[in-house]
Amino acid sequence: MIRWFRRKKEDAPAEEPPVEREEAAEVPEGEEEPAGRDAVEMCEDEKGRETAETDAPAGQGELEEAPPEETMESAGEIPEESAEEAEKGAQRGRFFSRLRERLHRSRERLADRVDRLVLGKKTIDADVMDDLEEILITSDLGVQATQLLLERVSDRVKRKELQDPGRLREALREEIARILSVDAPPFDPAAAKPFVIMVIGVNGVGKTTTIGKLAHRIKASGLSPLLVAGDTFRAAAIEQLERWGERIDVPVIRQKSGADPSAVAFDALDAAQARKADVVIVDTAGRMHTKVNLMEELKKVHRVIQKKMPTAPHEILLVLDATTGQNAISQARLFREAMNITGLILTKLDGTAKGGVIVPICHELKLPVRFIGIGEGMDDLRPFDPREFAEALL
Ligand SMILES: Nc1nc2c(ncn2[C@@H]2O[C@H](COP(=O)(O)OP(=O)(O)O)[C@@H](O)[C@H]2O)c(=O)[nH]1
Ligand SMILES: [Mg+2]
Repeated sequence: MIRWFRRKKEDAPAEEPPVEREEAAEVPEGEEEPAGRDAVEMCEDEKGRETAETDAPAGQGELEEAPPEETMESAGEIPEESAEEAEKGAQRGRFFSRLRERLHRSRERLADRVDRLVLGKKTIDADVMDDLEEILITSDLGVQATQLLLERVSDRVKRKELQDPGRLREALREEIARILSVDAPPFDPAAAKPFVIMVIGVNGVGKTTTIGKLAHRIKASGLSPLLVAGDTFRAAAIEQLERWGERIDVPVIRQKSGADPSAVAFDALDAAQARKADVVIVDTAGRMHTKVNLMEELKKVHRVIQKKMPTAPHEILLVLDATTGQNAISQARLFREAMNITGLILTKLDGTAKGGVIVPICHELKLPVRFIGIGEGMDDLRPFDPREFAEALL
């Protein structure tokens, strides 16, 4: 339903009212809970497994409902000669306008407000900078990132590189892209065999869905992935991963619900060797019944993987749900304390105007964003491009 709505909208002219965002953001009430500290206290202990199933999203309905993705980008005729190039360009353009549209409300807040700010102004003076500060802080950019942006803009003004208020937005965009361009080794699943990826994050952020999408990408690149059902807390979570495995035709290593996740990971690495898998992607639990337990469990999985393969895990990806806004920052800090995170994945950018929250996260934690999730379909995961993102935001 939601996808159908969204697809329709993509084909429709841009001026259509932004109803879809509300629709897409329509996640069960409980889903945003894990983000807050309350959820930490609220959840039950290990014995409450069955009841816990109701507040965590299984996502199976969504999997069943989602129509085939192959048709998604195939509209429009492309001339023969440079078909491939043209298609690439067109896809990029379509994706860009979609991302832009999806971040529309941030844009309204940010871009339009910045435009209004500079309207009729002759210079970028202290008053403009004061108003700019307010605009940036009241968007999701946060205090620290705002200060940094203001400093950089002021520097440019002082150096006389930036004088025309009409170019203020462009300058901000460039500086945002700079913050988002965190220096890090590239994401390269061909760098080891098997290349082991641990995917972590609180319940409901989109870990399992992202794993399905990521495995699909990796498979399309010619490598053979293997999925590991390490969220053994709920039977539904294991089944959800299995459904993804079936859907994208990728094997899933699982044990019974309730099994020790580190034992599942251990077995999976054996299986990866036996099957000559190139990439192993480990799903993990995200229940925050006590944050200590979760972190200890993740560390244990990490230890076991490392014992089996000293260079692994090669990537530890933290998944953050963009719709949770500022909560994503506290989650990032929390996981960062416990785990040596190598990259971030920002999900649900199709359902929110809060994508700007990634700016303070990148600034504070200096972690690269590896991918962004823009929907529930298997093709809705994209490599992160700082410039493109900054442009979509502002
Ligand atoms: N709109 C949208 N929904 C998403 C995205 N990623 C995940 N979801 C949905 O978010 C819900 C929770 O996802 P799931 O993968 O089960 O989260 P997990 O608990 O972290 O494994 C499911 O309903 C997913 O379909 C995304 O990029 N966009
Ligand atoms: Mg899951």
